[in-house]
Amino acid sequence: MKNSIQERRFPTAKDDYFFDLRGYLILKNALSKEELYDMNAFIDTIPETKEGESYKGIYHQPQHAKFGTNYQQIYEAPPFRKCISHPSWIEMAKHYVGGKDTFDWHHGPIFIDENFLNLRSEGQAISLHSGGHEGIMRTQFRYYNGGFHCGQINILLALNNIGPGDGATMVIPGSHKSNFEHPQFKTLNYGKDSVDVVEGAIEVHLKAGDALLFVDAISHGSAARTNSGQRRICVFRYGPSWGNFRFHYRPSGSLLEALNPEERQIVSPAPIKKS
Ligand SMILES: O=C(O)CCC(=O)C(=O)O
Repeated sequence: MKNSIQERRFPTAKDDYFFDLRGYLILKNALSKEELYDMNAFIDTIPETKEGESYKGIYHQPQHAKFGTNYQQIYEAPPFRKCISHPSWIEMAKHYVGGKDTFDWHHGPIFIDENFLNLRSEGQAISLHSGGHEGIMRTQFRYYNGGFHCGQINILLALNNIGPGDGATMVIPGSHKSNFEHPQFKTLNYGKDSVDVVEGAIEVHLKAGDALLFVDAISHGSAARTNSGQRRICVFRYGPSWGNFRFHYRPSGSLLEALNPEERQIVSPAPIKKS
């Protein structure tokens, strides 16, 4: 049977309009049922780990307890490898990072500077961060000379359903273009407050397998989870090929060997040649 969701998805004029306007898009059914099943089956095998410990090439990242548990380098786990260059979003990510046929593509079209699995339980959340008012290069939103030039396009994948009470990602639509800091920003305690309390922020509800594509310049974070159980997401951050890794984690030799040339270039655009 033909699996239509695995065809390469290219951005449409409607995508461009709403991405420009709001700073994010929801890509329905980005993952197939089989992909979702395999990813969740892998997650179910992860043992209790402490911060700094690794399991099959993924790393339990030290971070605020409130943010939940992050496993960095989730693309090392075979069910997540396809996410590197997944047909449901790779052309979208390239289009919004932009720079086709320019100096920005010197090492290839695009680069993943961070990828992780996040598991969050009742009471956990991530605080509001980013916004157009910051104006920084790495997260920037820009449309110029007939193309997008975004510093970081995130693909956040829902690995289970995320509805009311589940600690949904929250965004302030349009804030990627904001010239002003949200007035509540200064009163919020980073690492403590969730985004539920921020005027203008909306919850993005997703079904398992949907992807949220957003420019990192948008003000975002998450609601506090009030339901029991666990929210499961993973995030792949794409930027220009000249970027660098966000943290000290690097793709392993065995991963690089297992990837096809397109995927390898996305995780390691300018490998150092041994002389
Ligand atoms: O956990 C979330 O829902 C938001 C993720 C986030 O803040 C980020 O990717 O920077």
